[in-house]
Amino acid sequence: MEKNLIFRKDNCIWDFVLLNPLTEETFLKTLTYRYKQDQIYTYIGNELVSVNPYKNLEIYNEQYALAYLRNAPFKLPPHIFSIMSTAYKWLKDTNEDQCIIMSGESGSGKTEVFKKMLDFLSIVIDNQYTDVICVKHHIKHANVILEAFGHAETTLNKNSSRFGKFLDMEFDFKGDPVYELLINIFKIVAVVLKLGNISFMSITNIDGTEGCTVSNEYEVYDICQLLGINVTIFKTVVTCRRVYILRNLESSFINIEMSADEASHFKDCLCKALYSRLFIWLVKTINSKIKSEPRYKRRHLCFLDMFGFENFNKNRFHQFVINYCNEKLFQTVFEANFRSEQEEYIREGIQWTQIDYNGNFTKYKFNDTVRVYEELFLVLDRSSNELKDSTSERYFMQKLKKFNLISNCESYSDHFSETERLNTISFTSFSLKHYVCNVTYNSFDFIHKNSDVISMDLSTMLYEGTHPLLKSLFPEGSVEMASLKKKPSPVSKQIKIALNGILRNLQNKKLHYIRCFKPNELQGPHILETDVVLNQIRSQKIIESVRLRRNGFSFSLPQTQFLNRYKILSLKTWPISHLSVIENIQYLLHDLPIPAAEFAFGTTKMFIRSPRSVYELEEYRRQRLNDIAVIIQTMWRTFY
Ligand code: AD9
Ligand code: MG
Repeated sequence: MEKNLIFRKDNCIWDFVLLNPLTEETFLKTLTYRYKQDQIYTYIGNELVSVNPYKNLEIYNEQYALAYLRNAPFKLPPHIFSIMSTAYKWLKDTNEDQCIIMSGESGSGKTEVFKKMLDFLSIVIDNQYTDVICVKHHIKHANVILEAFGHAETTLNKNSSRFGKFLDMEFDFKGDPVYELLINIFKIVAVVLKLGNISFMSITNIDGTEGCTVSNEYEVYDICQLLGINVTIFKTVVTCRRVYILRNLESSFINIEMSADEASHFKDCLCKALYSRLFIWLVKTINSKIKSEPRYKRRHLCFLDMFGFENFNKNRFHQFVINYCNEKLFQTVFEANFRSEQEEYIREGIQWTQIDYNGNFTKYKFNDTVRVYEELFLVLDRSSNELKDSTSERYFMQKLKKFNLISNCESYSDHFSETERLNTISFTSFSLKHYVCNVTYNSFDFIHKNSDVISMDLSTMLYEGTHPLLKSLFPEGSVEMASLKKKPSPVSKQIKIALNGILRNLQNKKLHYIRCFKPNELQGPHILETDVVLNQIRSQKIIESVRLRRNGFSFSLPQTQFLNRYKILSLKTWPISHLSVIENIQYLLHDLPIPAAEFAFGTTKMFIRSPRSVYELEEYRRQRLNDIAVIIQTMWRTFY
């Protein structure tokens, strides 16, 4: 153990793989026992389970980071730094890109893990280059800005991520990230806040028509000054709708006054458009600033921190989209890996008893839920296109109802059910069966939220403002740029494209999983609510995962690669030309201080059972390389 560091006495297992017997009960008991001793991390083989402590633990400082960097993971208690250190070392030592995936419900601690991982990197990355020091600060600052703009308080989490984060860091061969970053843009935020203060009051015009006016004009002056736009135009745009009319073969525009409610809704659209476009601009700017020139042989270390699954009393479009991402991520990453790992054992001729991933959830099938979602998105996009007035929500629900009736297959009715309200009281809600639980969504604002369309008058007004950012945020407001006047893609489409891009990016990367757990609904320390945790154990398929890790292998490599990588650990001269690769490996295994039972020969690959054996092999290899380097240096000094 590292000197000067006090690791708490830990007389409980570090790895759930060692649980005997393996049941939900023993899992929960061990997790609770460890949690009460502030041992919030436990391994499942090479994965990590993390329970949110809801209090600060003194286990993330520089000493801890360096201890985990310098020691093999199994020598110190389980920790996120150990996962991070492993990924970082693999990045340096192999050609494989690495990705750390945090999963778990809202409030389970994913973003905190992400931030602590960044802390680890900023401690261990070589400090001798000034560029690298700048980069560390830039990454941290970028994260602070994104959090400030993209997090909000919800009933599930006081600092809930409202955006998914996929950080892809490129490293050169020295293990240093190659980034640069610029920041800044608070006037627009001030405008969004001030817009929130604006209220409208109804008026009756001389001709008897209804209209409205802004009640707090001083806010309008501030907003117009901040954005550099004309006050009269602003007041007209937010209180009137411009309508195109054709009379006596002549076309013209007329202004129709909005009611106070309509104007207020319109103002909300303006707030949303300003904020969301500013956020997208911010992300794009940060991305472009930290992007390095593509160069051969740079390695990637990625982090995926999504918004967690949400189920409130009222669930809106936001929850619908968040839960889709979780559903798809879970299906694609966890379920697919679970399946493909078992398929690989069978393909490679390893003796294997199939583990049923559906376990307790025989009625639940991931593919079906994602498929239902994709159908729903189609219905939603079509409804948004076909109707744009206040009847569109009703139209959407009618389509859903029809969709439910015509989608007469069992899996659909399992996953998609109308609530009583849909049939009787209102046309505004429906339920979906998710991997965590059933969620009822209120479809009231779905159409509106899905189509990010703002009126042409608004874009033109904003485009013509003098604030330097407005032109890039609202390019469709330019008279010349007619091509940009096409409608933006619906949110559902943007989400699908972004998510598929991330999932594609995960392919060919070594994935490291951190399964985050929320201990209680109260968001406080020292409480572990059995029901709350049990539900997560079930929805995250934890017992099945432990079973897979226990019976399966933590690492595999094609046989030739295995031989080439580890032959340095034997004193023989390689290759022994008359022998096959398998025979060579058998010779090699004799020389290794690791039990032969830890290895299995597939038809084309070598499998290593426990993570500990992999780490030991890697440690031996690192030591051997160091010894060789010392010998070469000594010889060099002696002869020259
Ligand atoms: V969401 O899906 O974005 O809504 P997260 O990201 O899973 O959610 P988050 O990381 O934001 O949860 O954690 C919620 C809160 O728990 C944090 O604001 C901290 O107050 C608290 N937390 C989480 N992890 C830790 C920790 N390791 N140490 C101390 C923690 N507090
Ligand atoms: Mg978060």
